[in-house]
Parts: sequence; structure tokens; C-alpha cells
Amino acid sequence: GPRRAVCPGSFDPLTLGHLDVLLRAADLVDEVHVAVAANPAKSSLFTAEERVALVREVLAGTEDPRAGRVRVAPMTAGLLVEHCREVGAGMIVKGLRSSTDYAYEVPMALMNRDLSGVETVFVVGDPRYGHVSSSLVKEVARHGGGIAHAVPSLVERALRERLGR
Ligand code: COD
Repeated sequence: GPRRAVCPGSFDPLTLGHLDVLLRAADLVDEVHVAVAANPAKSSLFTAEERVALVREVLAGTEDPRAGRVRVAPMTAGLLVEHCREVGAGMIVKGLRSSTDYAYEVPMALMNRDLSGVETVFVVGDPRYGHVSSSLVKEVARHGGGIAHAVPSLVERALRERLGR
């Protein structure tokens, strides 16, 4: 059958760093399933439905042929490995920006493999987006700074609307 990978995250909101990881994951497998999670440790600016819709709209608007192999859904299962089982994926693909990401990601990768055998594959983030995170983008946008270099234009518009600018 088709090889499937899950790309999980909060995507609050989708950045160009995320988009690069999703499209590069699509180079590795037949189907990428973006799992939009509710991260209880973070308070979100966009609802899960809004975050899913933004990722879908951005993918639908890109000319990149890899976008056609990427699906987007909310993560309904509590555990990521359970979501992987539900969509039939044996692989998780994530992006690494720095040693901080590595330190945060490795225990989760080991736990997920221990729980279910699912492998986590890391792509090294494009250095153009090494400083780009959803939280920094929100903070800069909140204070009126420019974020056009960090997020797709649809997301930039959604942020301006949400923040009333
Ligand atoms: N360049 C490269 N990679 C990037 C960039 C960038 N500029 N920005 C983000 N990324 C990567 C991140 O490293 C991450 O891998 C991914 O994109 C998503 O990032 P976020 O910030 O949107 O998502 P997170 O970190 O909040 O997501 C955490 C999860 C929801 C994946 C995690 O909490 C989880 O798996 N939860 C489910 C519950 C569960 O199974 N828990 C047990 C885990 S062992």
C-alpha cells in the first residue's frame, strides 16, 4: 500500500518553516497526513478548525506539485501514535531547527517508538526559517512588526484580522 507519514504540530498558525517541512515530507512518502493538534501546554490564537482551514487553503493555493500529496485533519485521538494507527502511517516526520528542538523531540520520538514502533524521521529545517516559530510570529505581529518573510500571505492576513490590525 501507499507509504504514509504523519506531520504533527499545533500550527498556530502555519509558518513557512512548517510548509517547507510538510512539502519535504511529501518527497519521502506517497501521502503526508498533517495532524493539527490541540497542545494543552500552549494557549492558541486560532481554533483547531481555523488552523486546519488555514493549512488546507495555503496548500490549495500553492503551485508546488507536492502539495497534492498532503492531507490535513485535526488530531482527534489523544495520542499521536493512535492517530498514526488510525490513518495507517508508520512514520512521523518533523522538522529540526536547533539543538533545542532536538532536545525536545528526541524523548517524544523514543516514547512514540516504544509505544507503537512508529519511526520518527527528522528533516533539518531550511536555515532561511531557522528563527521562524508560530510563537515568535504571533508576538511580532501583535506588536505590529512585519511577518511577510515568515508566513504565507493568507496566514499574514488571518493574523492581522485576528489581532485587529
Ligand atoms: N523549521 C523547521 N521545523 C519547524 C519550524 C521551522 N522554522 N517551525 C516548526 N517546525 C517543526 C517543529 O520542530 C515541530 O516538529 C513541528 O514543526 C510542529 O511545530 P509546532 O510548534 O506547530 O507544534 P508542537 O511542537 O506544538 O507540536 C507538539 C505535538 C502536538 C506534535 C506533541 O505535543 C504531540 O505529539 N502531542 C500529542 C499527544 C501525545 O502523543 N503525546 C505523547 C508524545 S510522546
